[in-house]
Amino acid sequence: MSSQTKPTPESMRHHWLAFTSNRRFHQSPRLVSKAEGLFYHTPDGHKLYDSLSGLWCSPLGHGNQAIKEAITGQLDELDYAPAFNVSHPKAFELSEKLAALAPGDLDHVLYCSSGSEAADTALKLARAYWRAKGKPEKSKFIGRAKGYHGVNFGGISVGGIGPNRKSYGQTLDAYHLPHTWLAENAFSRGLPTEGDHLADALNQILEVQDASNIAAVIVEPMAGSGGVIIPSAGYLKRLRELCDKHDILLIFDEVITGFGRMGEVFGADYFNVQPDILTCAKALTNGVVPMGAVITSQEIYQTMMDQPGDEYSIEFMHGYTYSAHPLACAAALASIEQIANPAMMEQVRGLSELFENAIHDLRGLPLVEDIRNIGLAGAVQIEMDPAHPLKRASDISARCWEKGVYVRFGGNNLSFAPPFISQPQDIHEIFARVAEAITEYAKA
Ligand code: PXG
Repeated sequence: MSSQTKPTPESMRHHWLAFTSNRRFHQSPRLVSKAEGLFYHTPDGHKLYDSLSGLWCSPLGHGNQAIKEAITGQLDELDYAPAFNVSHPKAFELSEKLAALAPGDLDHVLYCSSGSEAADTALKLARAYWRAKGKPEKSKFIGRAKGYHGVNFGGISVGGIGPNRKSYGQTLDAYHLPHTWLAENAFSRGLPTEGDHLADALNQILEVQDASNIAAVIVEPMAGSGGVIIPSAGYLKRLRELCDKHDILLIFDEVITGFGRMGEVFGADYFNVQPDILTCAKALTNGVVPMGAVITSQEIYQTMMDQPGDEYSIEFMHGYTYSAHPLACAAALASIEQIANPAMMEQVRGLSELFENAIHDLRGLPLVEDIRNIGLAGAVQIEMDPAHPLKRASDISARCWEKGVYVRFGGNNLSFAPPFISQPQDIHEIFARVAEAITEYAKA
């Protein structure tokens, strides 16, 4: 199949699409064959706004010249380096940069190729840390309802989205905090006011499970995939205090919030709360080369390094063929250079105000039951049709596609995370078209 032609029904069967209704896809396949800046192009010449920066991963838009040059330059120099027992200069350069960027003493970086691998790496590290501290019984985890930490077994154990877990049998021992969506916060602009108390649910879990058995609490600073569910201002602080009190590690999954989405480099900076481990992926390379990273505290690193054993023993029995892949490191260095600087964060914060107004202008349209936003992330919650819970958001997204906007839907939410390089006019245009799609759909 060339980039100009549509797939045949036969060729479509061979590609089993990820997290997709393949049967629906076969009826109306959506292909993009080119991307430039804020836009995707289909093989038949349709141009679409990319309203989610790919899957939250391309804040610099598509075809970024500096990233292209970094990758092609790297290809000429070193295409692959063994990840075990050997490394390469860009891996150290990137680690130094990440250590400098990450809050507090999060100074040590382990690499992988995705957010899912980052979550499982972080969970394994938490268990290994407690074992190294002589407390192997601290092995259970606490996640949060509606949380998403990828699709591997660790990630779905702590994840809080039922459909992602239901087909896979036994998971790790994990318990879940309640989610932070509250009806009284509906249509909040930015941080909701209610909900600090929801962190106290940790105490109830500990009453039954006992802190002596718990390795870590893992949460996203704001739940992205769950539908941009934002905690109230004091929630994460309270969670941090409780974790400290009970000697439990706190892991922030910053796969979505990392690298500027909230107008600060990390969600931890935005909320001014320090985790013990931070995971990231996606925007780390602007989505151009797969990469994930786990950034850990001095205490965890040093504990692992100080384990008894001879000098040949491996401190953390974990890693991937593609850990710190040279092309990914090159892409990450070029991306971070452009994203993680005060001018870009200022730009995101400036656009966020306009984005907030534009998304909240959808209030009052039929079927819109909540709108949430923070930084350049937002969700429009669509009233569920009880008979077909997944239908409306999916149908509205299909209409948006016809109107030239790629809109991501998940459950009953439409999610938005436009590229940081958007102009005010682009944000207005995206939401004008989405408003039309919702209005027409509700009438039909
Ligand atoms: N943690 C978080 C917080 C994520 O959002 C992952 C882990 C897993 O990352 P990988 O790279 O293994 O996919 C994610 C991924 C959506 C959407 O529409 C979100 C994700 C992926 C695809 C779609 O919200 N998040």
